[in-house]
Amino acid sequence: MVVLANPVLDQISLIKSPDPGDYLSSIPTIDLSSSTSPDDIVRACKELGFFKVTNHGVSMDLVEKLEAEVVKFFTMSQSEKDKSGPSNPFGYGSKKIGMNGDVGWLEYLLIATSAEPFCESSIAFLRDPSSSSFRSALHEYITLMRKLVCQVLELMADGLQLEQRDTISKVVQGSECDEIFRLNHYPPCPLLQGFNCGLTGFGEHTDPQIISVLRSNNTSGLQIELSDGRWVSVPSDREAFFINVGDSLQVLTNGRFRSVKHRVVANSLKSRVSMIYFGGPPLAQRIAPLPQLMEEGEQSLYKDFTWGEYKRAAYKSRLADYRLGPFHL
Ligand code: GA4
Repeated sequence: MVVLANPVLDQISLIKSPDPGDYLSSIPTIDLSSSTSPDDIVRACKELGFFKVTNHGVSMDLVEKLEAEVVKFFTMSQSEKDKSGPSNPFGYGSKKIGMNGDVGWLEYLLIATSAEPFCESSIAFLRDPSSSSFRSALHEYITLMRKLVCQVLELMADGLQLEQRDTISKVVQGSECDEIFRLNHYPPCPLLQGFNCGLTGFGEHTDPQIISVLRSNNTSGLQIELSDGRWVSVPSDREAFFINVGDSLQVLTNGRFRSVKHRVVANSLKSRVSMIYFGGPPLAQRIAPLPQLMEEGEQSLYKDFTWGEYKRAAYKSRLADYRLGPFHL
């Protein structure tokens, strides 16, 4: 067992570093500029619950502008950042994830982006007059994420041979939707240098929502669990967006799509910055298998529930819990 004599690290668990062969060499890649077959998206959602999109049309200038603003935020003094915390769940948080005792080697800013204008946010930093460039980059980025999510969910609908292309996308559109944006900063952890292990940045979990879109800088750290239970590292790609299937989409597809378990391991030398958009439905939205998808005689695998009910249960759970468990029939 590795013992690192540092009280700060005491509570955060270590993860054995993957062998070089455990890097996922071929992440399913969906090129949005070409006519990638919607079957490829469906295959990726069934096998992994994870893929990346390239040629997505989101300007790298905007992504970099927002990232620079985010880095500026995390570079502020601890007392300045603390004015926007503690995260409950929204706002600035450090090491504590959620409200049930999970911890990780990161700091973050969690924002409910459906609640615009940001200058009236409950998060002090967003209200601050000096944050106007952050707010405008955030607004632009979120607007593009909504479009991207819509495009990707329409391709999924095509691949599933749903007659109405908007069958899934309409569930995460409109001002009632429960949309979250997460900015994560994983500082380097030099104490780990020389050990064949990493420190948990963000512990293993699935995302409760429909879909998540992640963009990170060039520091790796994201790992996903394959269906055989093996964990593999995902090479970073700062120009692409990584898409996760969330629990709610697993239910809408009656288990055809897999809500992918993932985690982040902190790096000993480089800091990782990621920005994740979570597309969730309105609180009153019923989450149940799409009738158009069900084959003759097929039964729902899940009890009926609304997104609000699921979300409430999720926020009472620990990160690694199998949150869909209590909703199985
Ligand atoms: C995982 C996905 C999103 O990051 C998040 C997380 C949320 C939080 O950080 O407050 C949760 C986690 C996430 C699922 C279980 C609960 C709630 C932490 C936690 C222990 C913002 C979300 O919506 O669910």
